[in-house]
Amino acid sequence: MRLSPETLASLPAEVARPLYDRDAQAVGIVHFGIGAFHRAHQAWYTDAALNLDNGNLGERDWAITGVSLRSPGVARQMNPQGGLYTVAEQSGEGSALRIIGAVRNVLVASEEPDAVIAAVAAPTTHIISLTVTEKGYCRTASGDLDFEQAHSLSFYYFVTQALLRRRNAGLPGVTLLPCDNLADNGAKLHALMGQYLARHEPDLVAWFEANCTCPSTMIDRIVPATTDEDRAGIAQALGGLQDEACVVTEPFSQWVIEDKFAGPRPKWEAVGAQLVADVAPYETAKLRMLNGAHSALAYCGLKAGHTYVHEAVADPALHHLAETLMRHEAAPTITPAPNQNLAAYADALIARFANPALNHRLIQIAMDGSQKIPQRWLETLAENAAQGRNCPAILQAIAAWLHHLTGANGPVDDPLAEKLTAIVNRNPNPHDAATALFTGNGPLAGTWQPTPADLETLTAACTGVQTAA
Ligand code: CS2
Repeated sequence: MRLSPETLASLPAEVARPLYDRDAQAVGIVHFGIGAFHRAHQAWYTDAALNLDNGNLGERDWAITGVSLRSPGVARQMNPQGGLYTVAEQSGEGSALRIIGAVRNVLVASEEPDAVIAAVAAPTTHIISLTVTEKGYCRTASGDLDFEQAHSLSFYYFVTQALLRRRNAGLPGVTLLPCDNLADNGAKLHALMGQYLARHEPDLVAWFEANCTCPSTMIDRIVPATTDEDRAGIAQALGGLQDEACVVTEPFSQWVIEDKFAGPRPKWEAVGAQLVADVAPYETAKLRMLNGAHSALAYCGLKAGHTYVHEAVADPALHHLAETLMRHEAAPTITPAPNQNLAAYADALIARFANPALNHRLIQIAMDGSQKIPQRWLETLAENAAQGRNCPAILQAIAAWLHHLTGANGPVDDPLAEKLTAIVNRNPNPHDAATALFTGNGPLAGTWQPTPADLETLTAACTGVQTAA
C-alpha cells in the first residue's frame, strides 16, 4: 500500500499531517527542479504556512505544481501518492516525521511541455521558484547566458512562453524565485533571463522588467539523496505504507529572502523564514563557510578514504581543515549583518556536519565542482589575496579537487568533466594543471588568478608536504 490521500487517515498518530483542505487550494507556485531539496525546504515552509492556526486560518491557494525538466522519476514517485510525501528530520536525538501536502502534482516538461506553460501562465500562479542546481542556469565561465545550453528544454524557454501568454491575456507578472547556491542568485537570474528574452522575444523585455521581479534568497538545509534504506525505515514508521517520495533531512533549516515580490506571496515569515532588504551577508556566509567547507571535506575526505560528511569531520586533520577554512579564510571576507555571529555560525556548522543520523555522501557534494567552487572558494581566495593573506586550507582543497579530476574517486560528474579531466591528465604537475584550467583559454579562465605563491602552495599540498599557514 502506498501513502496517498486515501491512506492518510491510517497513519500512526505520531506522524504529523496536513491540517488544511488540500483539494480546496489553487496552485499559486510552479516550481522547476522538484528534487529532494525543494521537498525538504520550500515546500516544507509552504506547507507550514498552509497549516497555520491548525489549518483553520492558514495561508490559502499556495499549492505547488512541481516540474521536472527531463526525468520522469519524481513524477512517478509523487503523482500516484497525490503529491503527498514524508519529511523525516533526523539527528542523534531521534527522528520526527511529517507528511507534506503542499505539492499538488508533478509535470515532466519533456513529456507535456504545454501543461508546463499553462501552469506558469495560469491566473492563480504568482511565484515561479527554481532549484535547478548551479549548472541549470546555463552560464558560461564569464557568467553570461550560454545560448547553446539554454535551449527549448530549459526553464528559460517555458517561462518565456508563459510570460508571453500572461502579457497577451493582460495578466500580472510573476516573481521568479531562485533557490540555488549561487552568489546574488536573484540579480544573476534577472540578468540571464533578460539576455534570453533579448535574443528570443525582444518585445517582451520591457514587460518583464515592469511586471516581474527576481528576489535573491539564501537557502539552507542539508538534504542527502534518499536511499532504499531510508525508504524502508520510513515505511516502517508509517505503519507499513510505502512512500516513494520521502526525504530525510536535519532538524535545522534556514531561508532568507529578499523582500521584493511582484505580487502576493505566502506568509513564510510566520513559519520561520526571514524576509530582509539585503540577503548578501547571509548568502556570502552560507556559500563561503558552509558550502566552502562542505566541498573541501568532500574532495579531501574522499582522498583520505572517507564516504560520509560525518566521517570526514570526525577525522582530526580534516576537522582542522574545515575550521581553518571557515574561521580564518572565509569569515574575514564577510561583513556580517547586525546579530549575525560568524564564530557561532562556524560552531553550529561543525555540529551539523557531525550529525550521525545523516549519511550525507561526500561524492554527492563532489559533483559539479566547476559550477560550485567559484562562489565557494575562489571569491574567498581573491578577497584574501587583495588583503595580502594566504588561504592554505582552500589551496589544499583545490589540490584535492585536482586529484578528484584525475578520476581517482570514480568517473567525474561535472558538466565540464571531459575538458577538466583531459587537462589534469595532460598536466600531472599541479602548477601546470591549475595554470591550464584557470588562465589563458582554460575552461575556468577568469574565475581565479593564481599567484606564484598560490601555485607553490598547491604543488606542496598535492605532494603532501605541509606548508606554513
Ligand atoms: C552541498 C549542498 O551538495 C552540495 O554541494 O554543499 O547541497 C548543501 O548541503 C546545502 O547547500 C545545505 O544548505
